[in-house]
Amino acid sequence: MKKLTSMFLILLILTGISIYAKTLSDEEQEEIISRMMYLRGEGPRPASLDSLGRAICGTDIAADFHFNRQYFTGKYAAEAEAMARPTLELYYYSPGGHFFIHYDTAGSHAVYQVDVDTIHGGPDGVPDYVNMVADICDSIWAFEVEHLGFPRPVSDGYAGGGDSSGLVDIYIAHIGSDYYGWTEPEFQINSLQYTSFIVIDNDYAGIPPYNQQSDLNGRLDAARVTLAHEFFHTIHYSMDWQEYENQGSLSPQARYWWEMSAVWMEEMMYDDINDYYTYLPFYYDDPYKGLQAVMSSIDLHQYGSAVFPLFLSERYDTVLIRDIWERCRDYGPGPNFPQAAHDAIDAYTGGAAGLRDAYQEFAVWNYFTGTRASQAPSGVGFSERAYYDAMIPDSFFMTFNDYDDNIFTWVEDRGWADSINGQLREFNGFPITFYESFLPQNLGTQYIRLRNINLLSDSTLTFGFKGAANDFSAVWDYSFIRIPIIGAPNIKMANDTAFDTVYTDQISNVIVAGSPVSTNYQAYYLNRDGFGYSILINASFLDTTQTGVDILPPFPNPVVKPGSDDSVTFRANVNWPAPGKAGTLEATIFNISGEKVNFVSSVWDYYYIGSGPQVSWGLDNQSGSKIAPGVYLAYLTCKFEDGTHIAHDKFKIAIIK
Ligand SMILES: [Ca+2]
Ligand SMILES: [Ca+2]
Ligand SMILES: [Ca+2]
Ligand SMILES: [Ca+2]
Repeated sequence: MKKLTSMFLILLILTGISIYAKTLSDEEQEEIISRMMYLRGEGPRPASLDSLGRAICGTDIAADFHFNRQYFTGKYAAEAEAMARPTLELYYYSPGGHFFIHYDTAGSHAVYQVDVDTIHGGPDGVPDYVNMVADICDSIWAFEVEHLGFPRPVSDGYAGGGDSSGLVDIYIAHIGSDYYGWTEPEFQINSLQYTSFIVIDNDYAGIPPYNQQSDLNGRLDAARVTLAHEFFHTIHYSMDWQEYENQGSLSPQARYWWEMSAVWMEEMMYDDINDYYTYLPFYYDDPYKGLQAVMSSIDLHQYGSAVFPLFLSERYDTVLIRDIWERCRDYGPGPNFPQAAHDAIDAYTGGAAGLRDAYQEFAVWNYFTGTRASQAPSGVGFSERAYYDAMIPDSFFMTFNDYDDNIFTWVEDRGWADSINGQLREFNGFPITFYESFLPQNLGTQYIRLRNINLLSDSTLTFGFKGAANDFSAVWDYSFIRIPIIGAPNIKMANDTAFDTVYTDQISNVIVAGSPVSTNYQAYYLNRDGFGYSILINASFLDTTQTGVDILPPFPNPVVKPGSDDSVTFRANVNWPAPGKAGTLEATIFNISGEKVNFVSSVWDYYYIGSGPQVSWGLDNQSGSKIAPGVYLAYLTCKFEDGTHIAHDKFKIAIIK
């Protein structure tokens, strides 16, 4: 008996199990188990996963299951016990010799197109789906281990079977349709290393657009991005399995650096598949959220955050991602991402830049996506930005169209202290109020848009920015983007008062991207009582005597002997307060009998005074056929996107043979 007790204690120490075991409520156990059962394709989708915006990787759910295994009780413990590695009948060694592929040819786990067996010189008795998965695994090994230099996954010995030690097991199984696959931890080696195995889907029948592909190769594009992603997770488990943050009960283990770098790996390995585009709205929709934000284990923000490692590899070098992972490992178990990222950038640039500089440039790149992608100055922006539909919504900009005082008075006082860190709430002699709505988290951004600057009567505008943060050495920096683009955007390492001067005859709008950055991961929870920023505009009042737009007569009119390329152009001239405002110019053309002939329109972003939108009508009807000579009526409408002004006018247009 005595001997047994001491063995039990030794076992506890060896396995690292805390003897101060936490307890899980029945509801928590039910939730963790039902998520895992759904992931394994063995149960219905729990209601908590209904809000999942698109299919993702199930690694977080498997981790939640595995690391809570020891705390399950009663029937939950029995259910968990039954959830071992998937049981599949057949196996196949990848030609490269590192992978052991498990699959079925019958039953619910049968692979897609199980009878297709043609490649590699003819039938080999193995479905081509399996041959191709094995080939994909081999090329991923060659890329991630041999080319990029990441360490090979830690050996799991003979776990999973096979004729040699340390084969990486890939299970091709029917899994929950909201998941591409997952990487599941199995045995702890030490405080940094954990063995793991990979499960991927057997047919991707639930994931568009791949499920619309009936040819194997198109279908397997889903397996390509899954394997590039999940194999990288086996490397993460082998380098630093505790590289996660505890962010509270909703997301006990926030693995944001795992997910953003694994999505990045998909793009590095398979540039043409671009599965990551559909994650981007989950980043760009919430620019104030920091890179560390994981609101729940199904929060897709961490996948969209792949744009950060993508920025690092495009702006500096791909090698930075490996360096950050190696530093996360070398700095020890637990979360080190912000410090590791800073040190990697600092080392790569020889001290010329750090996380603050890089993050500010990143905030500028993020502005130039979606319909803003084409405005990016040379050398700025993601290489594929023209294909990113996602962009920061206008609703997240603090937009200012007019400046009726030379200081911005922000929202009402929301309980800020009178002084922050000894700094009075005063800025160049003006009282200030710190702004709080959508206040960015550490490594997040607030975008401010100053419009109509060309209407200021002063020749210069002075812009000031003051940031304050008590905790964790967080520092506010900001970027200053002039539109139209004149030269590269300015990056300001600010924190305290910083000023910019703008020549108002050159610039219509300015975008300011303000971001707090700390290398301390705990800064994600910045103390909101000692954190904020304010800005100051120093320029004189606007001339507001003119109104809106003038619709001008169409040109040419009459149109004499029109050729096939001739057209009539409708125009408007922009007055105050239209510059800097978006709007639409529309023309509806009727014939003399009052029948609608055609409709043309043009959307504009901004114009200066004296310029304006225009749109051409090619003297055709709605089917594109040329219209007969005669008299036509054009009804024109010019309106602002924000609804503040609408102008109408109508013209007769004569087409003469
Ligand atoms: Ca075959
Ligand atoms: Ca194995
Ligand atoms: Ca790509
Ligand atoms: Ca670490």
